[in-house]
Amino acid sequence: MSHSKKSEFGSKCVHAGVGEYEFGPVVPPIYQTSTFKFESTAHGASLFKGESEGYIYTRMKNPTIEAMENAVAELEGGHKALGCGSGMAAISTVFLALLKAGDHIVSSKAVYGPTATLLRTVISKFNIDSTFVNTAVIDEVKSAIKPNTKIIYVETPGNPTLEVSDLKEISEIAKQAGALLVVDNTFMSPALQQPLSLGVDIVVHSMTKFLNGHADVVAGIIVVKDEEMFTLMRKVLNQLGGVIDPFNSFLVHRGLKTLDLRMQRHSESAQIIAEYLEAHPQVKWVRYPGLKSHPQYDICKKQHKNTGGMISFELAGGFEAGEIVMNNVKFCQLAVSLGGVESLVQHPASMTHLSMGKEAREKAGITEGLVRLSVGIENVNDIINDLDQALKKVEEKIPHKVEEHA
Ligand code: LCS
Repeated sequence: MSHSKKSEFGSKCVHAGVGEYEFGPVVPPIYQTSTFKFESTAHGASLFKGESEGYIYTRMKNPTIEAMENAVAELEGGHKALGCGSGMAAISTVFLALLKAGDHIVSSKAVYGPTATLLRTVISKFNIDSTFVNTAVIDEVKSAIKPNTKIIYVETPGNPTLEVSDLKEISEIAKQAGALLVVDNTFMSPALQQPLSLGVDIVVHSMTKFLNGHADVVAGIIVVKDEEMFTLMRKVLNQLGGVIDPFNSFLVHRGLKTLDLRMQRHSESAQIIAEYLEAHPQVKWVRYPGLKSHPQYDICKKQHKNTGGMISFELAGGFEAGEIVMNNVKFCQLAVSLGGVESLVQHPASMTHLSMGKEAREKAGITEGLVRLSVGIENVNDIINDLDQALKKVEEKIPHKVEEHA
């Protein structure tokens, strides 16, 4: 593969997946083609039989996509990876590849809304049951295991509660249960958390977020540890068809080059903002892996290289106050998604986690007033000034709520 194998992580981000190409470009070319010519019928047949190396059809394999996949696999410390058309395509491919009728899955309660809805409404149709637990509490994971449990699915930190699960401990439970541990590493990225090194079997990402980092691509990826799992996932992904395309792969691969740099900046700014919010009288609580008040602060310290760019908080004035903040930010933008260079703010109960329903949200700790902030890489003062002026609007409109908090 590339010359980056022995380098430090930041150097790997720049070089991983980059090979040698005709004319000597330093960036992998975009092979924007759906299909590849065979030299002869015998050549085509040998490619289909897997007897020779090469490309047939972009849904099966494409050099631009492969370059990006190799890069992500290297950054995650995995064997190989498979690019998908979205994070949801990656997650649904993994479930459909590994589960059969009669199987059971244990999942984090606080997961991206459509992941929970996929399990509850689609995967359940195939007679596959799901149990949702707080995977940050090890005993809850242990007691949810059944003889037919095939997957433990953990999103950590969870979206949007930022609950953090101990992957090493859960991987032990999975091994004992004969189940596979699948982890959604979207919120931290391999720059800050490397699940495969902690005993996790499969990593999935929404690359729409930090991996691409520029809010201009929807994409996902599956990272595996061995050739056997790769062959299975590739077959199922090829059959289900949720593949990524060459141009989006090119953009993600470009985004990866600054991953280490961006994650440092996201973490540095988000830490300052989280401390600012925690000290603000209008704010009831803040959840951020870099705050001592985080319920799993000790796990964060040992499991993450840095504190990350995601903050959740609740205002003393509840949903009404949150609405005022979200409607009055001028620098931060009111939009779903996360992990881009620009700061985004959103309201999970009415947006990303609406599909879960109120009851499931309550059980998962997603309160109606929770506001989620994806801290961008802008100058931190601009973000704080913006939040400050929006919080002043809350004080003007509902001053009594501060007194209640005090
Ligand atoms: N996993 C996590 C942790 C996510 O946050 C998302 C999307 C997905 C998977 C799905 O990825 P996609 O198919 O969108 O690439 N999260 C979103 C969010 O919080 N706001 O908008 C999308």
